[in-house]
Amino acid sequence: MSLVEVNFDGLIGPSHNYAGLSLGNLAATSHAGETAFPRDAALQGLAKMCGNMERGLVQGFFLPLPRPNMTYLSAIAADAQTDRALIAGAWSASSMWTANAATVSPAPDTADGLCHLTVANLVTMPHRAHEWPDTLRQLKLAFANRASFAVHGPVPPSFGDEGAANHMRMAASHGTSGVEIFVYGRSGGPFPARQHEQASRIVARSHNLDPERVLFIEQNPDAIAAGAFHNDVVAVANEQVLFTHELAFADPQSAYAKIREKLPAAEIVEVPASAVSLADAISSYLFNAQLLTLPEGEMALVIPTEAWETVSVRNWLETMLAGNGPIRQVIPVDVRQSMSNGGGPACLRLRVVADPDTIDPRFLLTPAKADMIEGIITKYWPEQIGPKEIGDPALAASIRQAREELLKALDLMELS
Ligand code: SUG
Repeated sequence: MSLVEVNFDGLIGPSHNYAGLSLGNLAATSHAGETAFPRDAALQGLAKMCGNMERGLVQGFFLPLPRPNMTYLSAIAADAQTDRALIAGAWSASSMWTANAATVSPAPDTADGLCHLTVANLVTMPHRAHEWPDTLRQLKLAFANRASFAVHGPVPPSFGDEGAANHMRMAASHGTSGVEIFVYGRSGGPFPARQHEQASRIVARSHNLDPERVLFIEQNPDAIAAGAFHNDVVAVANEQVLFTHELAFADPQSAYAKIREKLPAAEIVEVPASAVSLADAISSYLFNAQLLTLPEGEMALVIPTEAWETVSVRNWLETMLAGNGPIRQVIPVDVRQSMSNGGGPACLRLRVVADPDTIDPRFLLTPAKADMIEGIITKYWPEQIGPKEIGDPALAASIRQAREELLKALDLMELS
């Protein structure tokens, strides 16, 4: 069995829009009410996936969820007078950010040798809290192989769980036993902490992790207050490397010491606030990068173009590349449509270390499938959605049709 990291990106759905629903997510709230371009958004996301596939990495994808969510609209007894934000919540394409789909503990970390996945309840934001039942259906299909995977329902709703966005895994290599790092928050000034400590502890227990190989680390409340609504906005790990902003954790020195104690080979690449301010880190999404091990063994950082265009970040990256650190390449990608809602390259993917042969192949990308998906997006995804169109029945019908066409083409009609 060969274990590799498979990145499952969320195909950006035809209802992508800017409704400003996420308190504490400064990009999303500052773009509220703008016109969104779902077709461009989906093509940008697909191009990012294709780039990684062409680099020789195994690439997976998840389908957009059914939107508008009729089950949710009926549960909230929506009528003509209902608050626009609630209606927009039923239309949100937010499941594109699959880093929030689930927390994943690969087989080498678990006592029963299965790869465990717990769907995230996302309870803090109403527009995201209704994602999990449909996400769970999809996870159960993609990871139906019970000899390899255990897919869990959400932790109880009193405990906020945002999935892999607040979880990092460090290991000598993907396929060996690792240290799982759960990063929880306490509220940061006016903004909520979305990941609760107890939720992280529940996930770690139900994944059968060895308590000696698990860390629970607190997010810096100042980072939350500055707009780091998820830890993956200020830190990312890959194999033995942790790439982090100096102000990501409440007590960074103790966090680093605990990591080094559990993984002596750990390499911590810390970006000081004197080089890149927290504000620049958050607006540029430098850390919301995909830190990837390429087939040749080198590490590359897939960053949003916004990061490359931010002077302090660019200077820091150029100095890093000129040095001798573990990250040898920087690859900027254009995911601007997602970025305007606070979702960078790392938000758009869920990492699953597994043997690709154990995954339902319908969820794995191939060049031919990418061409087919591109054709469907170009033909059926709305070109644009303005704020006044949210709720429009004709638009709802075309969004549904777009998704159905994709499901049919991918032979996934059981998700209809
Ligand atoms: O939950 N934005 C998402 C962005 C999620 C980013 N994910 C990670 N950091 N892993 C969120 O805040 C905005 C939708 C709107 O306002 O219309 C939104 O849901």
